[in-house]
Amino acid sequence: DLHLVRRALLSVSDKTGLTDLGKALADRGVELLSTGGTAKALRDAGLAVKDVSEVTGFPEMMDGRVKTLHPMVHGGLLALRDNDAHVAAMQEHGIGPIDLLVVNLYPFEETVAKGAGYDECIENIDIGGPAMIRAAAKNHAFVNVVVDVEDYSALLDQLEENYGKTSLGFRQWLAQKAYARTGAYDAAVSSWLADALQIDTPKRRVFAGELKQPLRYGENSHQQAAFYVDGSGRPGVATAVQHQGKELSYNNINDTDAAFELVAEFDPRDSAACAIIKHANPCGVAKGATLLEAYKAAFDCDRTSAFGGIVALNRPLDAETAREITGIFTEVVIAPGATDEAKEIFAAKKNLRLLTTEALPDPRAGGLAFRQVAGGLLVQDKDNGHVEMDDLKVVTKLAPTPEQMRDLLFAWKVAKHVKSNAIVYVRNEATVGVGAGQMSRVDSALIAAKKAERMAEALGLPEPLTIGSAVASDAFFPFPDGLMEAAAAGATCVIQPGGSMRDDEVIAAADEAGLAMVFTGMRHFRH
Ligand code: 93A
Repeated sequence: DLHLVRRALLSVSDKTGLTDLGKALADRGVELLSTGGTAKALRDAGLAVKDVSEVTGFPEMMDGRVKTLHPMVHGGLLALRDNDAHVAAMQEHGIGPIDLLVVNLYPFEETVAKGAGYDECIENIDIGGPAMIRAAAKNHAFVNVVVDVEDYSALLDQLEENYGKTSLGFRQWLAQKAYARTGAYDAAVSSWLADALQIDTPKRRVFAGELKQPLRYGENSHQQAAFYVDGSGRPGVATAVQHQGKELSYNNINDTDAAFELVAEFDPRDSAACAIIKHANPCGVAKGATLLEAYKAAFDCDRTSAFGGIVALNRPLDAETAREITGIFTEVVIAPGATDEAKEIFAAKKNLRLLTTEALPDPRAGGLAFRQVAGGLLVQDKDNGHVEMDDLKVVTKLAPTPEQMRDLLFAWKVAKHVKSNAIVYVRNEATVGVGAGQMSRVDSALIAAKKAERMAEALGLPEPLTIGSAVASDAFFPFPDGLMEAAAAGATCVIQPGGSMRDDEVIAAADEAGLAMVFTGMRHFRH
């Protein structure tokens, strides 16, 4: 299954490493064919190249839209070299076999990511490139197809090892990667169109990503894992820059995303905010006049859990906050930027990873969320729902005061990012107790209150901070019991979706306990 490489077609947008590759191939006696810009680059490097237009007998036309779409090219890629009829057809039409295709596509994803307009994006949809890649990959019995600059050296090693030939195994390996590339490319085009035309039904979406980095392992060390980017270029952990520290793990990335998406709920123009995450749930979230204040308040919610946590900030990291964060062991800090001084402070902490982005993720953005089930995928819109003050309905005799209202809305935003059943106690726009992931809402209310009691002891406070707090529940209270636990913990106002069969009973219980309660009419399950 070794096959000699005699003739190569090179057509690349990203010309990195091109001339070195061209030289190495020419040195092996490989004939080079090429399209306009690629041919020029090779010629400028002093290499002999034949223009594809010479091979096809047609000029590149229509702004390059039609350059390689021709039987002289596709016949050369697709012909089975061991099939008499195919060989006869090649001879009859003067088609020369192409043994190696090197293509990288028009940079569609990058064009979208830089915010280009509709027409420019359309013009950057490569047609001829994917057509050739798919043809060459189909015919991997004879043809090599390289779609990634990173694979040039593997190709040259292979040719070196096999005296100018490649093995079937190598060509199969290339073909699999080639289809991954064209699949991801078309998925990116379709997703972009869906966004541009505001087609937001999950029924019309395709999904594919491009490998960003292989991960050492998955959630556990016996699971392999990798990190993909979706090509949208949206700000977030997938497009963040890592400044220091060891490689991120699967769990780090998952938790960092949870932290950053949560903190992005708080507009940095209004106030600073900080979220500390452990195992994808917040163990402290707070607003503050400064990042330092916000971090300290978030930390004080649950100092025990914050150890080894992930910290997300909604403003660029400054020096004083950086200094404070280094007070305990923290895995990752993510922020929309960092000052040089802050970076210097972190540089001394070798194990701490600092990630920065150009902007915060947009919590109102659309997009899809996936979950795998045995034999299938569940797809839904991302939960980008939100409520404003005007959406709230006061259902109790008592109405919340303005301060209570502020804390209720804060608690509600946090509850959206807590695994169900979520109960979140808040005072002064800082969480003081978070109950997450329990099978019973009553238990979530109890656990959050218990944690607040423990923190009060640790901080030497006279009473738990849940006393006089606002409480949020991500879904309705099916019975009054959960609500009563929150009241027992000292909550004085409640925010919840409402909509239970027993709303009347729950409202009556709230009135009796002297609570103010509002309904959002929207639920934020997160399972
Ligand atoms: O506009 S195209 O879709 N039409 C084609 O026939 C075609 N053939 C190759 N784009 C086409 N290509 C792409 O041109 C390649 O995929 C590559 O990205 C680019 C290389 O063009 P040049 O050699 O002129 O820089």
